[in-house]
Amino acid sequence: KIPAVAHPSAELPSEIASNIAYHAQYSPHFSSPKFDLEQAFYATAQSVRDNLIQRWNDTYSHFHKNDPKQTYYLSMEYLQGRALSNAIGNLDIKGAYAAALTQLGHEIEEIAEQEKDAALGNGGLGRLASCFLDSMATLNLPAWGYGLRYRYGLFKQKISKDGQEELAEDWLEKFSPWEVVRHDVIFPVRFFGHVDISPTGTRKWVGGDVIYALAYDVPIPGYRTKNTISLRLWEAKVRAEDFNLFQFNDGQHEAATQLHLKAQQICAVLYPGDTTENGKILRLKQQFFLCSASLQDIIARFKERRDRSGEYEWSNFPIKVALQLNDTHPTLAIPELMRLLMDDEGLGWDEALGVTSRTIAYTNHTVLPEALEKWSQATMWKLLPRHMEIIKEIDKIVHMANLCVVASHTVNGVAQLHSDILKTELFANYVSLWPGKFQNKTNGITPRRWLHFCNPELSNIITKWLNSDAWITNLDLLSGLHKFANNEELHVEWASAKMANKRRLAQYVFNVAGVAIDPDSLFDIQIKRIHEYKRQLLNILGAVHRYKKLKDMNSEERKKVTPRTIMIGGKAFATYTNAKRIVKLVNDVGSVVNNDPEISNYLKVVFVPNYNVSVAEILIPGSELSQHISTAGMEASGTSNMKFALNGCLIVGTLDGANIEIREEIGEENFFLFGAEANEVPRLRKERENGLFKPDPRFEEAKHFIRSGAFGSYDYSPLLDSLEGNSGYGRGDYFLVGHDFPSYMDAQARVDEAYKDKKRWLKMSIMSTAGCGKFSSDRTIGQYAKDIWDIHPCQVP
Ligand code: DL6
Repeated sequence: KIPAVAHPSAELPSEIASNIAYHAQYSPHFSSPKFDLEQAFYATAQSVRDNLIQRWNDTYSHFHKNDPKQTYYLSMEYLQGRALSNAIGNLDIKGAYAAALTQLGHEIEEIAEQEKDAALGNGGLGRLASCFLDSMATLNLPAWGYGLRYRYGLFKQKISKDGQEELAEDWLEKFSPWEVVRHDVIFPVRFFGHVDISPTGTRKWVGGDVIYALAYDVPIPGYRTKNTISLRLWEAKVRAEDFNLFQFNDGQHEAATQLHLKAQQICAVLYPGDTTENGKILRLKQQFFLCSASLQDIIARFKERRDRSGEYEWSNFPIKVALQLNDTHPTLAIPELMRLLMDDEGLGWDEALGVTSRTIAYTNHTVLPEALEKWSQATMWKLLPRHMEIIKEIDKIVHMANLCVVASHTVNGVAQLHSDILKTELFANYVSLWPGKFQNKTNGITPRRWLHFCNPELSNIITKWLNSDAWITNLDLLSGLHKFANNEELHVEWASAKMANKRRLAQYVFNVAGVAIDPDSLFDIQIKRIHEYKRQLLNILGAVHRYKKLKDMNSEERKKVTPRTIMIGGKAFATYTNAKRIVKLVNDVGSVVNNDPEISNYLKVVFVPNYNVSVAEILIPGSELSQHISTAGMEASGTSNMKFALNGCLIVGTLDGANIEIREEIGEENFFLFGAEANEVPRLRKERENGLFKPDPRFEEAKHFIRSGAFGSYDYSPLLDSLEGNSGYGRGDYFLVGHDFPSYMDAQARVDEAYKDKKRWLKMSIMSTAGCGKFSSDRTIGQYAKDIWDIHPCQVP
């Protein structure tokens, strides 16, 4: 009965309902206009997009007219998650959309759950990029993101009796209601070929394959501002003339479509396996595709604006453009910018290098040697011959991080400890050359998605007690909660919000894992990529020991134990065997523990499958304890630690990454600390190698229990041997699980005690939230804008 009317910027529920009805009827994506949940989601999203388009166009025009210096964030990964709730939340029209959908017979929450996560990233680095975009838009900064439009994002994780299986994640199965293809924004990108040298000595890269990059734009709305910026994702295309009709009609179908296939492969998947030579070439192609297309686009915009203002000089490029490289993945932007400036624009070497290095800044996100990209010269010469000439001129080996340090004006780490390690270890040689180049920018998270939207219960309480919702864009105001940390009335409200979130989480766990968990038990969560340095193995060994101890108790003794539900979630890279063994072990331990009638009131161990952004939005609000237990010095920052602490969850953790700063901010009495410190790690490893390490009996017992077959017949010896170094697999416990085990168990015992004292726990929880002001990505991005990019807000009136 609701009229279908196109109301592009509807704000009244009745108009919104008409606009949704309009899309359901006239945006032809399905064969017949039904209004089931799925179709209603697409129609609602299209209606929200209508609402964004005017703001988006206005923002572009405003930037274009005012011509401020603009930042371009180059990242191979964006872990965007769902966009609907975020968009209506940022536009502050959730209430109106909820009312409109009620008129149409739907609940907004159910509609929002229809959306597939856009998972164009692996983990922290990609999610950080997405938080940064949110903050750039909210702070009205002239800034954009560039990335790739992967056909299949991060794989879907299925858990079977054999452990993790990977399935292609088809986020574009139907279509993405958010993206807008820009048919006029298309650039050629060359691969292979050779360098022609003219009689005058100028060089030109020619031949090889030319594949086109076509722009798909995704709107990124700021919170309570008109500013809506773009995430521009490139898709690989070929032109009609590259389709060999003659060959095709001659039956040579594969030969005729060869270039199509090559184009399709470029954006087929996020992070294709790169153990084979073909895999390496594809990964490099992806990186170059992003860099070349983005730079051509940025240069075209620079020229357009310069032509208009008449100040067309290349020395102005760094005054108008800031490029941020998100890790080394987009390093090829350096030689590509050099090539474009020299070979296409005619600049000399020195001038081109000057422009490039004043434009580019680089963020390092890891010190793990295996994650620091190094490419073979042979591969590089083949794929990018002109770039190799340039790289060789700048630096003698193709070590991407070194190239970034040499050719950028600023290098930053992502937490204080990490930035210090960069200066004293990884880049120590460069620090003496350019001491002023190195900075720290401690990561942050957007308080919109990671508290206000995902935890409305707590958000409302905070707003009530602070008497204002200004904290949503000024997170430092959370410190106003300190004075209420002992307030009993607040305690009641705080506890009831947590309980509501725990119940919702328990329901979710039951739905996806089939395990009934008790909301009165302590909810203890570790969610992150599965990696040996993140030490999920320490967690599960602790759980095994807890189980063993419970088994040895009589029923009276058990009654004194704090009941716990341990939840672990995360994906293991497909070829990372030990990480996959850890997933299997967690599942096997869960199957035994959860089905043991004597124990199941006191301990549950759940592997939460297919962890992603949307799952995190359910888990984090319902968490009471979270584990950030990496070997000190190995986790560059971590950002989920910030999300948990912001939601009033206590942390058991090591002095690593941003844990250190979180602990400083919330108070050491509110943090369960354990483990070796970063500066002790080299000595401890040496001692371990020299046979000087004496394992704690509890550690031995836990391993022994697994080896005994208590959790099934799967052979866990390669995994356990790696903690001992007594087999070919072993690395002598490189991650110091054995060393940290006793202090970890002691910290967990302190957790159990603290949880028994509800008042104390609630106070600690409030202190956690109150101390998280520093960890807003608005603060981080504000610092990048001021200290690295030199850009300023440009707000649409
Ligand atoms: O800076 C974002 C994020 C940090 O929070 C994590 O600590 C760090 O591991 C991650 N780094 C990467 C880079 N590759 N590796 N490994 O994902 O960045």
